[in-house]
Amino acid sequence: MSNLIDIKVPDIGDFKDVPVIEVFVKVGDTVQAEAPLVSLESDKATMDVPAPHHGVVKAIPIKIGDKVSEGSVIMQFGGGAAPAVEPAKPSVSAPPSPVNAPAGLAEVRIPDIGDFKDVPVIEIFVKVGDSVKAEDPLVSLESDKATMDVPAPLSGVVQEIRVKVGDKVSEGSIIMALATGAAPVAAPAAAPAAQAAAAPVATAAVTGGIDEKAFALAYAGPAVRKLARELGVDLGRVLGSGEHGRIVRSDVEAFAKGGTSAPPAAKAAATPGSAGVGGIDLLPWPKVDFAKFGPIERKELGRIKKISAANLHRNWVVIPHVTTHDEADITELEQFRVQMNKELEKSGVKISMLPFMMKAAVATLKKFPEFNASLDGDALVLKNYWHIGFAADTPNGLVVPVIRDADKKTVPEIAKEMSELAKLAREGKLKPDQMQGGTFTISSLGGIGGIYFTPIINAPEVSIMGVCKSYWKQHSTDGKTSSWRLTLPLSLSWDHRVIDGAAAARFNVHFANVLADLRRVLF
Ligand code: CAO
Repeated sequence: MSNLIDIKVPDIGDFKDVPVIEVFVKVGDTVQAEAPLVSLESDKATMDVPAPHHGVVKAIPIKIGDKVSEGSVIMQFGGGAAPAVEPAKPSVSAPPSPVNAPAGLAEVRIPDIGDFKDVPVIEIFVKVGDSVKAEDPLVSLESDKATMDVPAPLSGVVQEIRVKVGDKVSEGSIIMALATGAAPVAAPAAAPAAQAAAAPVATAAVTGGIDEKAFALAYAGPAVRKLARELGVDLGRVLGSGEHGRIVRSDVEAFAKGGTSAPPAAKAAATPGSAGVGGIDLLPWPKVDFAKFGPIERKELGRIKKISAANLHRNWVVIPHVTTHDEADITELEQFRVQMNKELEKSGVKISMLPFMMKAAVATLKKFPEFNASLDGDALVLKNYWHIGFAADTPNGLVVPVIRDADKKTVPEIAKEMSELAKLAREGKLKPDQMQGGTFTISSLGGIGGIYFTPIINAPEVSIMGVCKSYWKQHSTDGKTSSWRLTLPLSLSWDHRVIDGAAAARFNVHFANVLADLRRVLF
């Protein structure tokens, strides 16, 4: 029987109880020495723990979110005794170095390297006049705990080296000056062109080369950066789905396959210091020590919150949203609803306004098919099915279960299915397929309150109907006489790439008319 070899977290300096943020391998994988196994992230740096030697992964006793320290077993390799090799030191990717670049000259400083101080420079990889690309190692530091390479934060030509081997450096020490970008800098005579060539464009998703500065500032660990280089992916354009927007391996792979890219706004938001509009940079997210101002409590976001946050953020920045408000007179419909609930009392089904809205949505979507569609590149995919999602508030966050084929179901059938799905949602038991395939979403805050809001479109859908609490409103058609009408506020958000304002206004009017008189669904 082959022995199992424990793979442990090596010496990672003063870091303790560091969360595992990514696991790069699975049981059964064969890994080579130095291949990254897991990524750890402290509040100071991201570290990949490499395989100390070749082996086959037999067990992974840790999972994402677990906290590990030096000596924690993260994996077990099979295949005989461990080769007698010195454990690999973790490769540390510190956050991008602070860069100060007046007129194309960037001072490169030692980034945040955790609790390490006065660390000797053991190697300098470049000389004055060398052309470097973002991420190229500039110098190597070695403490008694770990070896760290300090990468170039952006592409450029080395103008000056301000350290020598043996010098001790700490966070903020200036190690060299790089001539960067297009600004004219008096480079040494033999210096090659100031801007290093961008990495080769390897996939359809990558257009226009790599923005080296954005790449350098992207929030990703060393293994993910390496993979991005290999695939020619411009990290600055990739939306991170990891914690706090960190880019994980699967994001890079999806991008390489033509997946999600960060639009300029998202990129700017995700990359502190990246160029903004008209020369005004988006500021980095404020880092505040809240405890300085009063007692605090830290609560990690739950899984659903994290997923919905990432989705909502993407949808908000990618889709040019416009919201059109209107109102529906539901006086008669409410009377009908109350009447039907009395008649159905024994069946146990209770009907709220929402199932009626679903039927009204189907009727309106049939009349305005471009609202029941999705953008696919330059084409609009019009769907000949009507699966209506409804936003459900759960203790764990927002989810959107989907009523499939709402056009084929009666109002009581929809009400019954909705209450079953809402129950599953609250219990956290919804299956992925119960949240997929939606063509339009209704977000109802009617049971809570409010008048209008601006719902965020649930991509790849192109519109969403938000409704709030109905209220009695005095209404006049001639300016002389009036009556009190039960009024439902409507807020339709629509994707302006697909829909224009006139169509949205017509959609709302039709939706409201159907609710005012449900007989219109027959037309
Ligand atoms: N106006 C007035 N009253 C309304 C109403 C409206 N538009 N909509 C619902 N109500 C009433 C219902 O009739 C019910 O009244 P009774 O208790 O007297 O019967 C009460 O409000 C509660 O309704 P409900 O919320 O349980 O039922 P629903 O079918 O309207 O909604 C569900 C179900 C799952 C959608 C809802 O519970 C929910 O989770 N809503 C929140 C959605 C949300 O968070 N949206 C925001 C997304 S954007 O961040």
